[in-house]
Amino acid sequence: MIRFSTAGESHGQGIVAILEGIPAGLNINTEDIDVDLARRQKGYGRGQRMNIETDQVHILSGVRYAKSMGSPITLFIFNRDWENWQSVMSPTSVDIDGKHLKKPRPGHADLAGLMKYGVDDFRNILERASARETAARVAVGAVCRELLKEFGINIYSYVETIGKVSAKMSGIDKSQIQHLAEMSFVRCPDKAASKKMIQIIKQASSKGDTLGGKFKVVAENVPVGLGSHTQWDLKLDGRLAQSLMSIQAIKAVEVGMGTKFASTLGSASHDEIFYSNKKGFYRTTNRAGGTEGGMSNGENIEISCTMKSIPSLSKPLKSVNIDTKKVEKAEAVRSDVCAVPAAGIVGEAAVAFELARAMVEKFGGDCLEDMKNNYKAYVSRIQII
Ligand code: EPS
Repeated sequence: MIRFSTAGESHGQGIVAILEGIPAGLNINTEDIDVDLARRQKGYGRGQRMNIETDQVHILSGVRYAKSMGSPITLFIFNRDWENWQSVMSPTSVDIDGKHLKKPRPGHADLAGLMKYGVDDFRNILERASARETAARVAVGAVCRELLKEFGINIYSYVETIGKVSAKMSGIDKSQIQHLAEMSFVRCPDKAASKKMIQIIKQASSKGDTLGGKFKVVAENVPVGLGSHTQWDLKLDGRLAQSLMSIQAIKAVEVGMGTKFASTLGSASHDEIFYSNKKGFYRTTNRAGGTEGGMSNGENIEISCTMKSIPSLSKPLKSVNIDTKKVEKAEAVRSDVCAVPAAGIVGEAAVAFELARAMVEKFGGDCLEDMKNNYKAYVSRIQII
C-alpha cells in the first residue's frame, strides 16, 4: 500500500516526507522532482518568501543509483529562510526577545489551534498550518507521477478562475491546454483572461487584500476500474476529494460537472455509451469527470477545486487579543496575495498520489515489472469483453 506523511515547520530547518509502497525499480531523479518544486513556486501573486526559497529535494533514503528500492523514500526540502528564523524556531533555547502572536487571523488555523493545543502564541499553529507544507506533497506527487508515467498516465492542471475573472475555454484546442497553462504567469490557458487576472491580483495587492479562485486537474489515460463501488472508503472520487480538500485553503471540490449537476436533468447529466471495434466502449461527453460508481471509467479524470482568498491580510480584519480579550486588528504577517496557480500544482500532486495508490492496489507487485505484467494481463482481459 502506498502512503505518506509529512513533517516540518514553515520556518524550521526544512520539510520532509516519507513515502512508502512505491514498487522497486522505478527511475527516480531529483531533477524531475525539482521541476515540479519549481513549478509550485511560480505564479503571479506569490509573496517575498518565494524570492528567498529555491526548493530542491534531497533524497535521504529508499533510492539507490536513481532507482527505487521498495523501501520508504525520504524526501527533504531545506528551508533557506530558516537562517533568518533560527532563534524564533529553536528546538532548544527559548528566544526571550521573540514576539508572541496573540491576535488570531480570521480564516486561519490560529484560534482553533491555540485553543486545542493549549498554547499562548499561535506561531506554534501557523508554522504547521502553513502552505509551505505543500512543497513536500509536491515532491511526493512527483515520484507518484513517475510511476503513473510508466502506464501512460499524464496529469496536468490549469487555472479556471481568479476572483471574478474566468477563463473562456470554448475556443481553446484541448491538446493545447497543458502547454498554454505552462506558458501563463497565472497558469491560465486563456491569454486575455491571464492578463485580467494579473491586473486584479495587482489591484488586490495594492489594497492589502488577497484573492482566491478555481483550478482544474486533469488526468489522462487512466485505466478503467481504479477504486471500487463495494465500500465507501474505496471509492476513487471520494479519495481524490479528500486528498484535494486537504490542501490548504481549498473549500470545494467538484468532479466532472460538479455543482452544475444540481440544476441539470438526468437526460443531460450522463454520458451515453458507445462501442466500436477500434475504441471498445467509449463516450462522446465526460460530464461524470471520469468516475462512475466510485471507479474510474476510462475517461479523463477532471476535478475542479475552489481556493478561498488567503486569510493573512496586510490590512487585517478585526480579531480579539487572546490575553486582553479586547477587539484589535489581527496580526499582519508576510504572505502571498494569490496562490491559486501554485495550488494547481499541489492539486496535480494530490491526484498523482491517489491514482498511484489506486494503481498499486489494483496491480500490486513489489517490483515495477510485476506491476506492469499485471496491468498488461488486465488490459488484455478487458479488451475482449
Ligand atoms: C504561507 C505564508 C507565506 C507563503 C507560504 C505560505 O510564507 P511566509 O510566512 O514565510 O511569508 O509564502 O508559502 C510557502 C512558504 C511556500 O513554500 O509555498 C502561509 O501562511 O500559509
